[in-house]
Amino acid sequence: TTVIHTLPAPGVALEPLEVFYQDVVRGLTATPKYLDSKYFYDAAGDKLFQQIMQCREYYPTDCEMEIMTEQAAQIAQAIAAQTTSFDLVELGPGDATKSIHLLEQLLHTGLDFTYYPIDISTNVISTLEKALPEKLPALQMQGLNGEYFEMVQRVAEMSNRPKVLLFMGANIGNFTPIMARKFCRQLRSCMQPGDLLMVGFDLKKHPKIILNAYNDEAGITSAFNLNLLTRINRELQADFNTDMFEHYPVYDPMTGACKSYLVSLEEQDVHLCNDVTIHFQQHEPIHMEISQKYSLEETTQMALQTGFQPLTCFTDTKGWFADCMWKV
Ligand code: AVI
Repeated sequence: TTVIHTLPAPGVALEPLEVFYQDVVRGLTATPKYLDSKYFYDAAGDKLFQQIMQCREYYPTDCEMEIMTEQAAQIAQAIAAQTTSFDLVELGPGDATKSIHLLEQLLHTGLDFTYYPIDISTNVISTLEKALPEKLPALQMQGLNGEYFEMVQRVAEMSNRPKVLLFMGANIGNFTPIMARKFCRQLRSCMQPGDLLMVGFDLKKHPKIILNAYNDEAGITSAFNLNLLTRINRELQADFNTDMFEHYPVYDPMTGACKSYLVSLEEQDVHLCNDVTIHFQQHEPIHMEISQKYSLEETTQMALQTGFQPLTCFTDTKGWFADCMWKV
């Protein structure tokens, strides 16, 4: 593998591997050190995340599933109250096991819509394009493979129907609150008056419940974090010894920030592509991920601060998770 260490001329697109390399070097040479959690999701990371969602301690998936199975009719009604002919655009659909309940209900209600799942992974999109028509033969769908904003613009160019955007799974929590606001404003700038956005938020709750969800006994979340080091070893010819790092999650109930770190167990050097040496002090952390938790009031504030009108939040019976519907 060749890795280019200098920036190409402006306007020349970087290869994904070069961007990965530059992001990793930037993060590991910064003080304090960090890595971007969006890189967790290689093939092994996807599998580990599937396993996390099955973990006893990891509640968000079950909570949002309850909302989608028990309240699909109410969600469909809330959409139908705004529009009966629209484009339904889902950002990061995964295997659509949650949204399929809403799709089914929307079809059942007789609404006229096309489903556009958007994902950066070609694998996700091709799997959906095969599986969904088998389960929902009446569904009109068109998978889009690419960056969220580019693909949302693409849908806007293809049709002038109102848009209903879905951003579920508490993925917004993997942004800091400042970045989350920036993301919402950017989405807002792609939308027209009357369009809807439904965002999934993991809510603040007893701190122990949250911390346990990121510190499962079976060690899957630990393996999920360490897998990024393995990915860096493989793709960027690095020599991390994953036994020399320990997963350390923390939750701050004041700010709602749940953060994961990998702590260097000894003073050590790690080499990347044979030309960059990263020095670790004993017990030095790498910040790996944020999973921000919000109160319902904070979700309302976020809508208002980013140009949306908050309509309703659908919450599970425990009150642990919310899918919030906002209107432009
Ligand atoms: C994808 N995202 C919403 C998950 C979360 O809860 O922040 C990723 C995850 N990280 C550790 N466990 C799950």
